[in-house]
Amino acid sequence: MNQDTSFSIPPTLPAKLASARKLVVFTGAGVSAESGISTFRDKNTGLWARFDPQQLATPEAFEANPSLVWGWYEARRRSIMEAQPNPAHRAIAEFAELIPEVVVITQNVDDLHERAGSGPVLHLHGRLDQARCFQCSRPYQHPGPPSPEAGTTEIAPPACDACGGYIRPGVVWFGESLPDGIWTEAIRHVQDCDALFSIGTSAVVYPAAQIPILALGRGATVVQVNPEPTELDDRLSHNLHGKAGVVLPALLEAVRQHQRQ
Ligand code: BV8
Ligand code: ZN
Repeated sequence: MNQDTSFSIPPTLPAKLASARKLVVFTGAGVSAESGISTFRDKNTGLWARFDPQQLATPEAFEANPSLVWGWYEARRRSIMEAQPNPAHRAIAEFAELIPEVVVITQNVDDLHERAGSGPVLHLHGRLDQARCFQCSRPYQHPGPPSPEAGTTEIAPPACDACGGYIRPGVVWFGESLPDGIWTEAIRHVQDCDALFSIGTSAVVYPAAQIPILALGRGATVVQVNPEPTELDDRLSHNLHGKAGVVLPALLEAVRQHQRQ
């Protein structure tokens, strides 16, 4: 069945969003899926078809095989550089024209929200274009695009100029804490919002997955956008089952129409 036709915008929703003072947009890998970037749980191809991302996205995996993990991230960095923001990213950026304050809180490590014009964007799990030394945390500037072989083979990580340690991706791995201050700032925005979108996330990784529930607990209007049901469906009243690139432009237009009335 084509899931895009299964969603319908509840008639009461545009009015609630049109009068919102502050919107938080919480996103996961699904918002970048239509830009051609693999999600965590779809069947990836190539190097990591044999590995579960949750097995690779850990400090232990990096220490055990730095070239395998660095090669996986270089392949992902290249797919991000080749990708373009999709209609979902653009519609999310345009909500800032309709609602006084819009804050994006993303679990994604790509920069597609920024390239679509959103700001501020809080990256709960870091950014792939920001690398640092695994030993001394000295920031590392990628000298250029990944090598063409990224994605087909293991690539040895560069060495830190200061201590000779391995350079690692600037992302938060499983078992690692979120960047200082980012979680506190994210919670402050969630406590302050009157509407929250949860878009393209399976809502299984913590503490990030708490965010829609915290918003719900405060009485905010919470809208989930996902072609598939998730752990959140039973708790939310607005589940729009469709692709983000289709649902978000439709939602934006419905709110715009309402504001014109
Ligand atoms: C922490 C960055 C504590 C890296 C990511 C046992 C042992 C150890 C830890 C734990 C444990 N049990 C629980 C934990 C905590 C752990 C956790 O939650 N584990 C899970 C697996 C149970 N969490 C952590 O470790 C976190 N840190 O807890 O620290 C601590 C405290 C003090 C001191 C020390 C430590 C850190 C977690 C961060 C991990 N890093 N990413 C990288 O990118 O490689 S997580 C990664 O997966 C994402 O960032 C995201 O957060 C998460 C889930 O992915 P999603 O974004 O939701 O994507 P997914 O593929 O799952 O789903 C996509 C969805 O999109 C689907 O629903 C699909 O239907 C939908 N979709 C598809 N197409 C579309 C679409 N939607 C819309 N439109 C479309 N077109
Ligand atoms: Zn170093």
